[in-house]
Formats: sequence, structure tokens, C-alpha cells
Amino acid sequence: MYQPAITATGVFVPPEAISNDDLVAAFNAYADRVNAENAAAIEAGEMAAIPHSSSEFIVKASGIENRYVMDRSGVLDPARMYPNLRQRSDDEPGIMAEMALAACEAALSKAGRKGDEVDLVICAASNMERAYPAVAIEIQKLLGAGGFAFDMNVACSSATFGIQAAADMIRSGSVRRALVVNPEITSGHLEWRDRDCHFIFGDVATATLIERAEDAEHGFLIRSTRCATEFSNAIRNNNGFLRRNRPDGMQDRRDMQFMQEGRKVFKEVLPLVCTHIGAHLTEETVPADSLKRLWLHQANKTMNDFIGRKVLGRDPEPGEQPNILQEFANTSSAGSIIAFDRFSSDLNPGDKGLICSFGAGYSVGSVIVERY
Ligand code: CO8
Repeated sequence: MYQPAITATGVFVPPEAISNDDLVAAFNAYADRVNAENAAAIEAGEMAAIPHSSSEFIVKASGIENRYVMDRSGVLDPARMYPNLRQRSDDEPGIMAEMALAACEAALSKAGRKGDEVDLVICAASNMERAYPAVAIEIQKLLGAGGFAFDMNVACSSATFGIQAAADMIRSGSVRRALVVNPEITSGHLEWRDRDCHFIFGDVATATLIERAEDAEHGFLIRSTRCATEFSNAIRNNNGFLRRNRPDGMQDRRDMQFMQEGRKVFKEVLPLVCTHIGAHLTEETVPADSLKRLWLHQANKTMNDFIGRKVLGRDPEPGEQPNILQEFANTSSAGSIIAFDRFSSDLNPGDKGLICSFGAGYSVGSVIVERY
């Protein structure tokens, strides 16, 4: 058996950003246009007017101030409200593979490794841009990696579930060096015309390099992983390959994009996550107060504040539970890895921390790491 370790992470940040004010201005222009077009029906009480969104609400309800996207122009066009992503030919790298490659190269360069030293690539994300061939296999090819590659989807928990799968394979010896990569084009499946959720997501790609600890001078030992799922419809997207078989073709139906019952998710996921982390720490005899850092999934600031308080049994000190959602918004599976990437280099050998993701499924994944 080999000891797996996270030896580097990499983040690809998309070239364009959207502030809350930009987003709200586009949404309100869209709402005004739809309301004007339907003035008679609204007047007759046959339909409700679309209310305006507000930056104040967004910051207060979520903590989000900004998000990065692969394309601003389409999202902010009140006549379109989704990204303009160029259709690529089958001979070009796919957009997910390209974002993933940039994140993988950033991680490999930090570790002083080359793509051909990698023998497992897991592309773990909330959505894949096509059914097959696996995006992971395309990334494997672009990297010049050997071994094998596969896609997995556990929505927001994809990164931690991917880390568990890779770590277990490294532990057993079936692979030597793995990249778990999370390219998230959330802008493609967010419903930008829905005021209740139009502010939630942003695009990004993260990569985590996992090796045998003995192969690297320093990094984070993966002490233990724990994944759990419990079926729920509270976060759902009905898009899928059976779409054309459905009666209305479902081209622009609301449930073809991300849907959630935000309040319900909030209420149900919090106890699930707190119990999960508590049980994981107890099982591994790691006292909560020995953790130097919590790198949590980045969906909502209030949610993270609550989890931090519950897990540590006190208010987290500044920096103990870093948030990046104010800059990136919810980047689905990538959020906890961005936080880890940005806020882990100051830990000392022997310091322990916990990476935790949670979201649709429901799914929860936790990884206890120790600096060496
Ligand atoms: N501007 C102004 N007012 C608004 C807005 C807005 N934009 N939106 C809602 N309001 C109003 C509502 O109408 C409501 O008014 P009233 O009280 O009069 O009815 C009031 O504000 C409160 O609305 P909510 O109850 O909806 O607001 P919340 O306080 O619950 O905040 C949140 C909404 C921020 C969405 C919150 O519920 C939340 O963060 N919930 C948890 C979310 C979460 O963790 N989700 C995880 C999903 S991510 C995941 O698993 C990955 C899925 C795959 C990725 C998909 C990528 C696209």
C-alpha cells in the first residue's frame, strides 16, 4: 500500500468577469422588455410581472460579488441571456478540455512534473459537453499522459469524489500519478432569466495532482476520505439524451437548466454536511479543534459560516475557513479546490485540514489532509 498525497493544484480563471451590478442591469433590462411585451396580460392579471433583481439582495443572500465566465457578451445581452460559445469542429480541442488542460498544466508546473508522468486522468464535473468520447480521454491526449482516463459526475461533489477514487487507486498501486480535473462551465446550464438563481454560478477549472507521497518532497498527505449520497430532487436538471423523445422536444423548457429549491437545500444540506464531517473526524480520531483549516464548498457564505461554527464548536478565526465565493461565485465542484489552492501554502508540516464539498444528489465528500 502506498500513501497518496496532493502535491499540487492548479486553477484556470476565465478571461471575463461579471460584477453583480452588470448582471442585475442585464437582468432588469430583460425583465422590463418581457414585461412591456406582456403589458396587457399583466394588466389583466393573467401573468405576473417579472420583478427586478438587486445587487444588495445578492450580496446579502449569498455573499457573491463577482463571477468569471467564458463569455460575458451573451450572458449580458437581454435578448439572449446565455453565453456565446463558438461551435468547435470535432478536430479542435473541446472547450472543457482546453480549460482543463490549462488547470492541469498549472498544477503540473507547480510540482515540476510533465504530462507524460501522469497515468490517470479523472474529469470530474457537473456537466460534460458531450456524451462521448469521455472528455477525460481528450485531456489525457492533450497532456500526453499514459494509462487511462474517465469522466465522473457528482455535481458539486465531483472533485472530492474524484480525489477519493484517485487516492484509492494510488493507495492500492494500480496507478502512480493522477490528475483530478474539474472544468465547470456553469454559465452554460444556469438559467440567467430566473431572478431566484441568476447570480449563483461562475465558470472556472481546477486540477488536483495526486501522487505517492514518497515521490514528492512536500504536499498534503490524504489521511482519509469519506463520500456519501442521499437522493433528492431539490437540485435538478432534466436535460439529457432522451430529450428529443419527450412530447414537446423540451428545447427551452425551464427544467432543461439548473433548478433548485434554495431554502430547502439550505435547510436539508446543512445538517447532512455537519453530521458527515463530525462522523468522519470521530472515525479518524481527529479532534475538530486540531484542524488548522476548512476548505468548504463555495455555495453560500451564511451556509459556510454555519458549518464552520458547527464543526469547530466556535466562531472560526479569520482565515480558518476561507471563502472565495465573493470573487468566483459558486463554481460547483471547483469551489473547495480554489479555496485550497489559494489558502494552503502557509500550513506547517503536521498541520491538518479538511476539504469538503456538498450539493446536488444530495452528495457530500470530505478529505482529511496533513501537510508534510
Ligand atoms: N433580487 C431581489 N430579490 C430576490 C432575488 C433577487 N435576485 N431572488 C429572490 N429574491 C426575493 C424572493 O422573491 C423572496 O421574496 P419574498 O420573501 O417576498 O418571497 C426573497 O428574496 C427571499 O428569496 P429566497 O428565499 O429564495 O432567498 P434565500 O435567502 O433562500 O437565498 C439562495 C437564495 C442564495 C439561493 C439560498 O437559498 C442558497 O444559497 N441556498 C443553497 C444553495 C445551494 O447550496 N445550492 C447548491 C446547488 S449547487 C450544486 O449542487 C451544483 C449543481 C450543478 C451545477 C449547476 C450549474 C449551473
